[in-house]
Amino acid sequence: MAFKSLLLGLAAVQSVTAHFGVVYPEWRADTLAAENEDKYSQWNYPCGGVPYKAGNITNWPIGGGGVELDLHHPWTYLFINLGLGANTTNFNISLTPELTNVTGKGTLCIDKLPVPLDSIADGTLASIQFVTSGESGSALYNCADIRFTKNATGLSNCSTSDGLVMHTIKDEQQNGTQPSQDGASGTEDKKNAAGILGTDKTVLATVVGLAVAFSLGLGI
Ligand SMILES: *[C@@H]1O[C@H](CO)[C@@H](O)[C@H](O)[C@H]1NC(C)=O
Ligand SMILES: *[C@@H]1O[C@H](CO)[C@@H](O)[C@H](O)[C@H]1NC(C)=O
Ligand SMILES: *[C@@H]1O[C@H](CO)[C@@H](O)[C@H](O)[C@H]1NC(C)=O
Ligand SMILES: *[C@@H]1O[C@H](CO)[C@@H](O)[C@H](O)[C@H]1NC(C)=O
Ligand SMILES: *[C@@H]1O[C@H](CO)[C@@H](O)[C@H](O)[C@H]1NC(C)=O
Ligand SMILES: *[C@@H]1O[C@H](CO)[C@@H](O)[C@H](O)[C@H]1NC(C)=O
Ligand SMILES: *[C@@H]1O[C@H](CO)[C@@H](O)[C@H](O)[C@H]1NC(C)=O
Ligand SMILES: [Cu+2]
Repeated sequence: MAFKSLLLGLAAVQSVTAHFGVVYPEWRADTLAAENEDKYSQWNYPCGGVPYKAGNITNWPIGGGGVELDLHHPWTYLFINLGLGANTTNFNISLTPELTNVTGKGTLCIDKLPVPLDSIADGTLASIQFVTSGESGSALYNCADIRFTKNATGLSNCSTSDGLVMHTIKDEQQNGTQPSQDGASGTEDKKNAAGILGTDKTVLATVVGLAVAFSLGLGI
């Protein structure tokens, strides 16, 4: 009895303190809210089980727009994938082509996530699936529905929390060839990359592979 309530207590604590929120573009539903706890779970693919258009559709710039996330874990791998069309379940366009490791908790602002497509017609509907994953490869999902428009304004008034850093780990480093790095937070990234190269590449490749598989919803 006491054990059971301890377990329930832990589960409740986790559902409040863990997982992640999507602030912008507006998520389909607040999957952290107590009133949604029985309906949705961030563990469920796709989209935490929240149906298309459960929330509002946000106008998003055609070349790519901003995102704002609320992260609650000490660190997480982050994948952001785009699916074109209304009510899609195929999120096959990666907006984070390099493995992304976000360390720190709080607000993460990405001013512009470029969309790697040559032409998207004005008014095209799409959804973005946000995936976070830890070391084990198990993943959490949230979605936001968007409409690509020329006149979209994008993210405003967002500031990334102190101490929160987005590390990207390029393919070449996963290969073990010439390290190269994004400018954003250079020194830390280099240290990080050196650490990886010095450790077990097979393990990393497996983690990355699993995480990518989960992020794309492959049934492993
Ligand atoms: C959609 O946006 C409107 C206006 O901003 C807001 O009042 C409403 O709560 C939003 N709906 C959902 C489901 O979030
Ligand atoms: C989206 O697709 C699902 C499954 O095909 C369907 O049940 C649902 O009604 C659709 N939702 C909308 C808003 O079209
Ligand atoms: C993504 O999936 C859609 C629909 O299934 C398909 O039409 C499109 O060619 C795919 N795009 C890529 C880049 O794989
Ligand atoms: C991601 O960051 C965490 C925390 O710093 C670290 O433990 C983990 O090894 C990192 N993963 C990779 C692939 O760099
Ligand atoms: C932006 O464009 C969309 C369709 O492309 C239109 O529905 C909307 O009214 C426009 N908004 C503004 C502020 O011009
Ligand atoms: C911007 O964000 C700050 C802090 O969250 C808030 O105090 C301020 O009112 C916001 N400004 C606008 C224009 O929304
Ligand atoms: C590894 O290196 C090759 C050749 O430089 C490159 O084509 C490939 O994209 C790299 N990444 C992976 C994960 O194989
Ligand atoms: Cu969590």
